[in-house]
Amino acid sequence: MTRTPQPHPDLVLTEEVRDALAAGRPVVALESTIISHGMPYPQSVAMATEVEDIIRGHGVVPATIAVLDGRACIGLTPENLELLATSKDVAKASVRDLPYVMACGGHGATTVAATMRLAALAGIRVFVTGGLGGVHRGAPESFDISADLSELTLSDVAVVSAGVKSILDIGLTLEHLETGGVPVIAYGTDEFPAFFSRSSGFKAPMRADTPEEIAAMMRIKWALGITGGLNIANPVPAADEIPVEKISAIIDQALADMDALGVKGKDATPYLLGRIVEISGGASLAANIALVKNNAHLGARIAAAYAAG
Ligand code: PSU
Ligand code: MN
Repeated sequence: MTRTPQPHPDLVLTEEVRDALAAGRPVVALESTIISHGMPYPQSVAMATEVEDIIRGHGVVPATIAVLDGRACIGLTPENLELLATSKDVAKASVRDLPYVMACGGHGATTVAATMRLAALAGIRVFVTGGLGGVHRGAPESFDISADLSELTLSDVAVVSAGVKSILDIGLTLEHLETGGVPVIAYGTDEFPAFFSRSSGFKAPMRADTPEEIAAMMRIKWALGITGGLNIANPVPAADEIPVEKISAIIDQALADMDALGVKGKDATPYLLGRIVEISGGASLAANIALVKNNAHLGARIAAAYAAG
């Protein structure tokens, strides 16, 4: 069974990533919106570098993905990471933005959706991030549902995240994933985690306790021809979590500030993330960085288990 298709010819792969994929060695994709629009500088670039190091520490090749000068790049240099973290000319690029950013020859930091699509085109099956987009609170009025959810029904990539934070409607996000046929697997817990907190009040649809179980689900899903991804929800380490009561008040304040300013559309998520960092006095950033690193350990182990199968 061949699980590693040839990378799409329009992609630019680093030699390290190309060699690993050709040899069937494990590779983990990483997104870049989290670097450009998800965290402040310089913590953003430090996080991106540390996460790559964690993945390498497991003997797995990291492939951070972005559009640079109009080219879809799979695997980035330290200079590329610095540019994404500092340049004002980096667009937040979801799937629908890829043709535009690439045709203009611009820079695009890829969201979960765009990163999944490019990872799949490269033949990468595991992707690590912090938080997924989802169904926004108020979506029944605003229709604001992240393209990350539709992409999970289309691209064959397992996405490791820390659950969904309550800037989103967690219940509606889980319903949407169910409709899309996306397995949602909590790691080592029965509860679906809420990003900053281990607890959301929602039971997880599925549970796994080892990377091997997750790799088995990936193999079976795709062998059956059930297209699309899987979402692995890995709770923030207990030592790094922010209690629900504390983060709820902060999120409510950030949502109220967003409404007062009239921020919406693709600016909503970056605004909220930035505002939460401000209101929490940096506590949310520390938790965010810790959970991404924790996800990197798990994602690398899943990629290794999948490649070994
Ligand atoms: N949640 C986070 N950090 C992030 C994002 C979400 O905690 O950086 C980013 C991801 O790139 C995600 C995107 O794919 O925001 C979702 O944006 P939207 O809601 O506009 O689809
Ligand atoms: Mn949106």
